[in-house]
Amino acid sequence: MVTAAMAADERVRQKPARLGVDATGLRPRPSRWPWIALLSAVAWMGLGASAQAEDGYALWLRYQPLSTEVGVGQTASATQLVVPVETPVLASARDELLRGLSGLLGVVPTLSDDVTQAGAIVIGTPASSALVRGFGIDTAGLGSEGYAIRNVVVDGHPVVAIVGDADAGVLYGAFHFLRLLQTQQPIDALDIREVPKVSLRVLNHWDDLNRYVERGYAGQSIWDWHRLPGWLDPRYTDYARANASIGINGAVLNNVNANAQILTPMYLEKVAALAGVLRPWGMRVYLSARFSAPMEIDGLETADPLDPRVQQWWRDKTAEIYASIPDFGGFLVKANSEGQPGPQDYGRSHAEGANMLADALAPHDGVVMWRAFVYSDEEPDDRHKQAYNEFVPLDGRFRDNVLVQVKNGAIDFQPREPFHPLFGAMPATPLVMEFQITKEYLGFSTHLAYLGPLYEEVLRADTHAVGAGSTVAKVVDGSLHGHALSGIAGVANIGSDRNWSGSHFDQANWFAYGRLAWDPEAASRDIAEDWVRMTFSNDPAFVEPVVGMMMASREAVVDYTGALGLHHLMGRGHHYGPGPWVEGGPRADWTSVYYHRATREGIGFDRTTRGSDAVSQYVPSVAAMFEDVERVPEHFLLWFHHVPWTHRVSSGRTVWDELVHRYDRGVGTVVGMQATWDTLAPHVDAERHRQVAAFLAIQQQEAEWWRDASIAYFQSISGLPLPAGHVSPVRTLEYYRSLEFPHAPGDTQ
Ligand code: BDP
Repeated sequence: MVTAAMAADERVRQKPARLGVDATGLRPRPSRWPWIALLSAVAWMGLGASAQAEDGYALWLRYQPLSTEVGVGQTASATQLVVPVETPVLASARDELLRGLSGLLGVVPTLSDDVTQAGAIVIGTPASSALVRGFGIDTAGLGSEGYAIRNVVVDGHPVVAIVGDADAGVLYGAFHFLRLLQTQQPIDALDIREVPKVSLRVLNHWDDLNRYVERGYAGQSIWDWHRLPGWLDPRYTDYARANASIGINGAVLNNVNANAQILTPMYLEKVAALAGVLRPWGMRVYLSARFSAPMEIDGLETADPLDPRVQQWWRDKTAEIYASIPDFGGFLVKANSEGQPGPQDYGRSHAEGANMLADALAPHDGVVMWRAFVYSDEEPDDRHKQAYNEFVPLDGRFRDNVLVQVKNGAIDFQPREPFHPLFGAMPATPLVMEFQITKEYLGFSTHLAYLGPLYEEVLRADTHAVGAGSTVAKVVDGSLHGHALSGIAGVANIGSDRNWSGSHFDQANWFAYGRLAWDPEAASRDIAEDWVRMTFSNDPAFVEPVVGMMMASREAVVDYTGALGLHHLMGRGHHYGPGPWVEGGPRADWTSVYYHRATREGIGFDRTTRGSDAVSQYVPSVAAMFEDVERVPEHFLLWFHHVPWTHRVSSGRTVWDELVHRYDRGVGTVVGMQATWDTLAPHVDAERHRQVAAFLAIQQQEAEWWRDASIAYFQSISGLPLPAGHVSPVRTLEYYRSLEFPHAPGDTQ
């Protein structure tokens, strides 16, 4: 008997792969356009990209006509999109391909259930399509989200096959294919096979129910709770599309400083409505759960996790959620941290608290993401050490569906921190990496600071937990300790601003987070290049300088806010601008002086064995490196050591002179970015060019403010003269100290 698959098999011939990198470091643009031949379609839309005003709403999914960029007119002819069956997720893939191809090529592809012409694009899974089965692509290892993209020949027609073992894989493959077109990569010899390395790739929205976003700099929350569920803002769909395009598959909708009301029936109905919008784009919703919710919602006398009534309350609540959201992801919990309620209020451990929720979620396949961002109200010990001390003894005591969520560093999302010592130290527990995408400590939304290098630096750090090569990435993706369940979380920088992130360049941080969540070993430079090509232009005269700006930008922020391992020097509360003088108040570890420890003699936090001994939380070989003032990476010198101002660093300068040098260098990088950007006006629409230029001017002023205020302050402590050639701060220290910003955005409410 000839099966459909066998018949299809005979019609299909596969082609080999060919991709590479050229010497400039930018990926090659083919001098000819093989994809034009393949798709046999490109229309001339007339307008040059730079002539069109753009507001940033379209993000990196602009799908502008390729011809306008390359300036070549082509004869238009329709291409074909073959979608064998329609499921909600495949319909999303189809719609996105229709949208993308129409925009990029200037013609609307025809939809078909079979290949009848060259240049067709076939999407689907072997289970749902005989045509796809016939391609003979091994989909078994692709899992529920992986995909393969290949050139195959059907009845003599060259076609592109985008195949997954499940619908979500096809969706991700469709976006990958569109990205290839958007970035002008060759598509005539495709042999792509991608499987995400991390299973839960989520955004954490720190959004309150009144639409205030904690540490948000992009307007109000995008969740219009009051009008939900009746009004489903089309923005929700575009949000889901953007996330799917970079592989993000979940969103925690509400702030970790949670309001229990999100768990009431009225709000759960709204949450279910949002889940319905996100689902066809492969996304699940999660909620931050307030540990005391049983008391606040239903008047229970206690939230003790060992109390049977409390356990029953959570079982009932969880069942109620799953009744309307069958694919609900689970709970994120901030407990016994910064005033939040938690199991320790009842003398119970974090494991007992997490397990109680895990037991309620387990029958529904939900997970608990339990945050390790805890530090005691009373304990005077170095804050750096507290999460480790609290959680390492609990390793092995969490249920299988609990993940412990750990910030990238031990303090709090500073411009640079060493990797958190918990990574590698809890082998029996899956650890979620928590990055911050919103730039609480890196200049809010106005400073251009591409965070890809920050994420990459942490992910590539070697914990040495099971010997050399035990990178943080391997802890996070579960491979180091053999966990099938793995996760990564990014604190979102998304709001109701038209351009989503508050600035055009902050969109790149959302993009980079998603791409690194999919593959924590990816290179941030490549990701930046994709983003620039998709968001602005493929012209190398634009791409090269802008990628260069982005790659240098985070280091500039480190330089002008305090280099060599200085940290936590920002203004109190709102965290806007410099505040190295901050002292006093409710707790020492919310001040700057606690962290920099500057005296007349020296500066830095001694975390060696002679000091707070935080170094001993790292494995011995790493600890020995951090302990040794000669071997500690220079960018962590003052993180781990208190040294005299006269201590010499690798440049031969003293610490004092080097700090001043780096403050200047940081400002200089910003001035350089401005000069570069000014030359790029011909490549960018005027609307976006103007805003970026204005924001760079703000950044320059604020970088100078950081530099001058910091130097004025540290000089008042060190009493040392400024190195030759350095200009004194323009204002007095008293002036900088007197500045107040009672309405700075994003402060805790
Ligand atoms: C800090 C923020 C604070 C958050 C806290 C957290 O300043 O607003 O609530 O982290 O992560 O970065 O819980």
